[in-house]
Amino acid sequence: MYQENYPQSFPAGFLWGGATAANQIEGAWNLAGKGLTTAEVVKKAVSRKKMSMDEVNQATLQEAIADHTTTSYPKRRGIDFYHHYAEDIKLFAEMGFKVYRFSIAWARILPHGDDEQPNQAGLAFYDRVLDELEKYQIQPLITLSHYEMPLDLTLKYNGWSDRRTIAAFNHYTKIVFKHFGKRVKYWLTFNEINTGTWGFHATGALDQDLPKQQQLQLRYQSLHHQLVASALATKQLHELYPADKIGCMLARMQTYPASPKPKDVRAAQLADQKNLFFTDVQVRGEYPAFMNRYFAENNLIIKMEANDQAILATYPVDFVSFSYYMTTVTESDQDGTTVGNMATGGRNPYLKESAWGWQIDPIGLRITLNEMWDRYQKPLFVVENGLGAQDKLVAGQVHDHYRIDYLRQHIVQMKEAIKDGVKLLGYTMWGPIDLISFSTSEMSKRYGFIYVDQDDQGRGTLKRIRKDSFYWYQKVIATNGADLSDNH
Ligand code: BGP
Repeated sequence: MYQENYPQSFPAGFLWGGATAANQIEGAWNLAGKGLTTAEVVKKAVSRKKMSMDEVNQATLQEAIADHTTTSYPKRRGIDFYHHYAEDIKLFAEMGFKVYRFSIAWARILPHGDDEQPNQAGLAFYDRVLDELEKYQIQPLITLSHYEMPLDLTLKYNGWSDRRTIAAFNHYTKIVFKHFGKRVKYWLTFNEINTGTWGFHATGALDQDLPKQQQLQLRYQSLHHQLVASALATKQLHELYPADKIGCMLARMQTYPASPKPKDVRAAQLADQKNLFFTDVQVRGEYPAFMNRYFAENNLIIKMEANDQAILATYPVDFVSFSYYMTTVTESDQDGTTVGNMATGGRNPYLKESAWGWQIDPIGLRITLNEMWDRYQKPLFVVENGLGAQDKLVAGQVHDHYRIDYLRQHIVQMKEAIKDGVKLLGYTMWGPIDLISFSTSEMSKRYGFIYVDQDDQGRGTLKRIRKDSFYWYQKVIATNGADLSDNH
């Protein structure tokens, strides 16, 4: 019957799993030839509601370079995945992961960012990770750049603000594709590319001392270079492995108008357009007119070389991925803002928020999936979603039912979106194992199904402990999302 002719649930082969980033888990920051990265010069935030990742300036950078300890720089220690990867992947396998999203640290492969020859020990480490994944038939999904560019490129070129970084990146991606391409089917270029408008963590460019307008100029120019580099990586991959899939990755922050006032609706529309601009370029292959107008009205000049537009047009991505944590509210004359690393909008009185002030909105995920599918008609992949919380370890157990509740509600809405007709490849929740927070560098902001015994000062045994949510996710995967109940 026609009425029943729509998907009823998650498709067979749906890719369930989890996502991490090298700089938040690996540790071993100066082992086996690895170079220093931009993530490893960032200190822990002074308060829960304050982000530390973009506060780096010349003085703090020099201080960090002179400091050869991990004490003040939590991303230098991560959770020591470098030495625990086999144990951790075994636990992922026990949950039934079909996919594991992780990033390759560029500076582990090219310590200075642009070395001619790769660091063999770096390649060997990721080979070992892939060996473990293959053992359990877990599909890798690799992010090529997740907020961890080699620091030497900051010192040499001021990161992505300099066009020469494109060549360095594509030298790195070519090495990685050639070496790992046969074993990896899914790739992502830049993590949350749109957050480059916030600064250093994504652009690797020091701009703290510039006036606002020049800062924005430098950031959008850096992002143009990333967009070109992403398209060139797509070209490289498809030339080497035509069947492999490469996607873009956006921090998707749906925003709602604060009221039905047309001015508010229009303000929200513009905020969303500025968010979607990046995927527009990566999927449709050209700068949208609304951004050209925004650049012109704000005196922002994006310098392009003759070939850039052709490159963007010729090498669009195969799929669209995004992180989803929260939604915001936009008002035409707004001054209130939300906190958290997705801080760009006002508060929504209808939503609850996490202890870090992130507004929890499961239905927003269904809305987002529908809108992204309508806009791009490319397969989607939710590659981050999760709840950062302060877990309590009591008698060797963590009863994290708030996490189960959060994830369950989001998975319910994903299922609804699939029934709406959205083509969804998979779901890699963020931080299946506790790791160092991106925005605050805390250890105590935990996302995992697996507890890691380490505190904010780096003290602890690093022992891995299964939380209640571990068994819940295991059941979710085993039933392909049919049983989401929490019967603990
Ligand atoms: C995303 C980043 C991740 C991750 C996540 C949670 O923006 O891609 O790296 O950490 O947010 O953020 P946080 O760790 O700040 O809670």
